[in-house]
Amino acid sequence: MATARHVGMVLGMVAGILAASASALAGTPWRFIAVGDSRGPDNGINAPILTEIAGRIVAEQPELVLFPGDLVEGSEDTGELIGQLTNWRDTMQPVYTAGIAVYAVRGNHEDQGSVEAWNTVFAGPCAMPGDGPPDEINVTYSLEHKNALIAGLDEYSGHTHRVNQVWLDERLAVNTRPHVFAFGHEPAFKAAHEDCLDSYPSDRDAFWASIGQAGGRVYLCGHDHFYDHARIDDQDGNPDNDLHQCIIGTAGAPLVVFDGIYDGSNSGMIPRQQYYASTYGYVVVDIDGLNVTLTWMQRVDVDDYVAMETWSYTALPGPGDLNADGYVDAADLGVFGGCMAGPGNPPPGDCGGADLNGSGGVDLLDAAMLQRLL
Ligand SMILES: [Ca+2]
Ligand SMILES: [Ca+2]
Ligand SMILES: [Ca+2]
Repeated sequence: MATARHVGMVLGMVAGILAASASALAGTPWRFIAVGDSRGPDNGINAPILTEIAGRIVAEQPELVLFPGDLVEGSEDTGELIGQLTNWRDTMQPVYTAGIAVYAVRGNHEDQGSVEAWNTVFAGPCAMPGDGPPDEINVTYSLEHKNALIAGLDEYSGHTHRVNQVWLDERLAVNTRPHVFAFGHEPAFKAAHEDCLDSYPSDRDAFWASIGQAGGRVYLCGHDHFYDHARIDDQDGNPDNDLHQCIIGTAGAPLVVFDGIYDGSNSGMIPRQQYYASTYGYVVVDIDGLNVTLTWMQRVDVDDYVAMETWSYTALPGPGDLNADGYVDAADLGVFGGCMAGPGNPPPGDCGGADLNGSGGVDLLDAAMLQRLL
């Protein structure tokens, strides 16, 4: 019968064998870009600006793009809306061709028309992930990319100004990734547009809390045609646990001005503006282990974009990330091997995280859970 010491030794050997191949991949920093609201007069889009931004996206070499709605002007005529969305997709073709995944959600302008138009254009290789609620397939969805969970949220589909919270809660409950990024069209806290998620404050509060409890620190949205980054102060005295709202409605829709006064229903929270610009641009999100850096790239001239705001945060390690480097891999298996004290024995000093099932000991049941997280 194998003793805990023997199992620990075996795990250590396995970790050593895996380390050479896994470590090179596991810690690789990666990047995505977020930008929305490209509607305009050129068959539904602002062709010059969206063309510029598509080129910039390719140059920035992200692994994926999040586009929170109002891709096009919209139309109640399904054929016309298909034409506009096809024009958007064609303008973004350099991004697709570069192998960069494009994830979009609907805005109120797409919601003017039929979801059939959306599903016609975003099909096949351009389809969104198909894991959404049964009646929101292709418009609400999630994906796991490296050490992040990303949730794209339709804020229409019979629940205008709200997300499908039941589905989101179920999805977040089974998440093991340390990073959570949620994106949808409408701001959660009102900036310029009166219509946003604060039309239903208690639903908005539940949404906001669910992101925070899952380890998310930022909600990416559009709707207002400017860049506005706000820290949503929950007034507990600790700014480092506040979620941030990034409005990035800056892909070509007509620019508007915001007075910086967040006078919506804020449920006792205080949006504190970090940076604002009524210009076009996009946000680059860099993930390196548990560290996230967001950079606002502001358009200062024709095809000339400059980093004007950079901010960072550090996420909490997810389950099984015993060395807190943002990944669950062979290195964690090695740490685990040294923590196996067996059933009923308290784990050694820094081994609390190895007790994955919270039983008070570190044993084979925890090893099985760790294996599933690898
Ligand atoms: Ca706080
Ligand atoms: Ca780790
Ligand atoms: Ca245990």
